[in-house]
Amino acid sequence: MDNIFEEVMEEVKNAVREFRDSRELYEAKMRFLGRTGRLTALYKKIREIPAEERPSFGQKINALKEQIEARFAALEEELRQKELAEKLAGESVDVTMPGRRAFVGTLHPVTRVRNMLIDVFAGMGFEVFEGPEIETDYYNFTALNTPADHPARDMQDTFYVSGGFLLRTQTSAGQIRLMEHKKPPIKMLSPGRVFRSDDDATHSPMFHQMEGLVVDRHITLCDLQGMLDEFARRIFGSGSKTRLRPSYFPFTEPSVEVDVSCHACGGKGCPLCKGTGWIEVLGAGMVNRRVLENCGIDPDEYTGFAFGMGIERIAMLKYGINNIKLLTENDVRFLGQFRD
Ligand code: 2U9
Repeated sequence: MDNIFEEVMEEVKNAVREFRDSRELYEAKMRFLGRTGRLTALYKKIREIPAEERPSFGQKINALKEQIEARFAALEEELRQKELAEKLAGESVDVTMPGRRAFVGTLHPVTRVRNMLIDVFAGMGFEVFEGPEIETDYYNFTALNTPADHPARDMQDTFYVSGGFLLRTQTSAGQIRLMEHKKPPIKMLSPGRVFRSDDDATHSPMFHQMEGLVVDRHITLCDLQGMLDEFARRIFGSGSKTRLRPSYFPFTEPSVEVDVSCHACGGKGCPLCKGTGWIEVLGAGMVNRRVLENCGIDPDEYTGFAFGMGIERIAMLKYGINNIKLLTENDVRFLGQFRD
């Protein structure tokens, strides 16, 4: 009968000689230690042997059970270590491998200049207001002192849409809307897309404008020039100067065209400024009293100045871009050059 213990231990050794994974090891363990396993069968044999031999038989089964449990525990631990080593080997990272370069985009030059302009004017106390892109004839033209038969309408070829609406040709249309409700002091900046039937190397049917408007008591052309000097220094460099030339716009009187000293040659004369030392950058003037009246503002009590510029034009001058189409083609080889 004693042999049976050695036989079972021998069976255990044979059973665990080859197992591939923890599942097979578990199945082997259950064949000996499970509820219907070999050990349970041995315990049942106690009933068949004489009563005086039972205690020693029982002790031997217990000892065998402990031996088998220890054997399986050792194998389980061995397997756990092996599986962990395999897992770690599979997850290893070669820290000497070169990293993958992340593609980081850039802000579009028009967005960059727009942000710079907003920064400059917000620092002077301007609030940003963006009106609608589809406008009525009244806000885009009539309220801005450009009635139907006015020759200045020819200066801007307009895109008309159905229902008597049009695509705004200037962001000042939205400024009128705001002025109807807000009384002075007004200090507002209107960036946005505008549309004109115009297409060559420096004109595009859609472009971005930045218009500014200040209305209060005692506002003069000197206030305008002082503010434009600061704008020129911040955008084109600290040595920049401005000069005003007389011009005409229906919504301003007097009207001026504003030149900035050439940032490429410092004013000496070069191909960029066509030898003049000056570059035309924007238009401006004192708000026409009729425009103020149209918005219910008394022109004898209040005066104002306004200015308007094309953001693409500023970007082209600042970055030396010679064709406006580069700004809409969105070729990443072009756009990638505008990194901080
Ligand atoms: C109100 C009244 C008047 C805005 C102004 C200009 C002069 C101007 C052009 C520059 C280049 C348009 O983009 S462009 O083609 N703009 O010359 N704009 S004064 O005058 C206003 C604005 C709002 C209520």
